[in-house]
Amino acid sequence: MDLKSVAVLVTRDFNPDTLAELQETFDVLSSIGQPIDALSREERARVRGAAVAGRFTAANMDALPNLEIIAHFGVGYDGVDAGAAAERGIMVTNTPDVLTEEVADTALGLLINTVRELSASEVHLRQGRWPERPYRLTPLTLRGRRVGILGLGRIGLAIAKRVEAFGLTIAYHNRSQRSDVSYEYHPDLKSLASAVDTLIVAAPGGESTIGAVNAEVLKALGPDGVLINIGRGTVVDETALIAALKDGTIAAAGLDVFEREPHVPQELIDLPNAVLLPHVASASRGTRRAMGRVVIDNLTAWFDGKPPVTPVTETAGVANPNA
Ligand code: NAP
Ligand code: 8YV
Repeated sequence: MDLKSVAVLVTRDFNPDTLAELQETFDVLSSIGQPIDALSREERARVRGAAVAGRFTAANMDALPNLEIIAHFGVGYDGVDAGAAAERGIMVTNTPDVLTEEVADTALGLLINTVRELSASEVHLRQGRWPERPYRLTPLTLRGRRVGILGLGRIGLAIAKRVEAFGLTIAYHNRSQRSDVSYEYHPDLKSLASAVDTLIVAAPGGESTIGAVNAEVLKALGPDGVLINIGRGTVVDETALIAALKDGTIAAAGLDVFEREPHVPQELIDLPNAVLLPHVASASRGTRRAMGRVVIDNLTAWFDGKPPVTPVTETAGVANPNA
């Protein structure tokens, strides 16, 4: 197939290199910074593929009557209504594996920063306060920590390997126990939180995890407790977390993801015992380029009549009309 004749809609400027290559390869239409409905009916009818990041709803799909494939930039596709796509015979793909190690690196960086107050101590130096007095001794340490991982999948496992190298113990909670690891399994999240003092969230967003880390789980984590979230903001009840950080129910939190990004509650920003990152876990040039490669490879395979490289589970059975 002449790919240059295939219209692909790009909904967000997720990565400049990827956008440039998409423009070279396909007939690219853009809805960046505007709703899809802002495109004319004729333009919308031409669209056969969509390269998206974040939200993509059933209504968005219905606005594009000839849409065949949604290529999501990111492994977590909780923003895409994959069930609605499957019902409409639309393929959904994501970008697993290529970002796993980068995200795990960031998780460990965030953990160490949170426990040893690296960001705050750098601010102390930059503000010229070191000559007056050294930065305070941190009340928390990584030494002797018992780490629990919520979501021991690709990223969770890469985090576990790093945590092991730091000489810390590991336990985890998934819906299903893994047969390929000997880490202690907890079929219940509260039981995991009770058994550890450091909870790292690497689970996906979506219905099954909304508010999973709630007030009860935070209480079980305890006063030395540290929560790290590089999964999705929706997995943690942010209101309960703010209360727990304020009243000492847990000691500290390191967050890369938030409930309503890019909005971060002022109460969190004001808390000295929270380290906050603007969703940067995969955000190196190389990893973002690799994610973009997967987006393009999925679209190219599809319109060449081949199976997509990384279909999501819900749409794995969707037939390719170009085959
Ligand atoms: P994955 O391999 O699919 O792992 C997900 C893990 O979560 C699995 O072990 C799964 O086990 C577990 N899980 C799923 N639903 C659960 C539930 N309701 N309760 C408990 N455990 C559950 O995915 P991945 O590649 O590791 O990515 C994980 C997530 O990381 C993504 O979905 C995304 O949200 C997030 N992420 C964030 C960034 C960032 O920039 N901060 C970057 C990349 C990824 P079971 O199926 O057995 O429950
Ligand atoms: C990206 C992510 O930052 O892969 C994911 O699930 O959350 C991140 O890698 C995001 O998808 C890009 O918008």
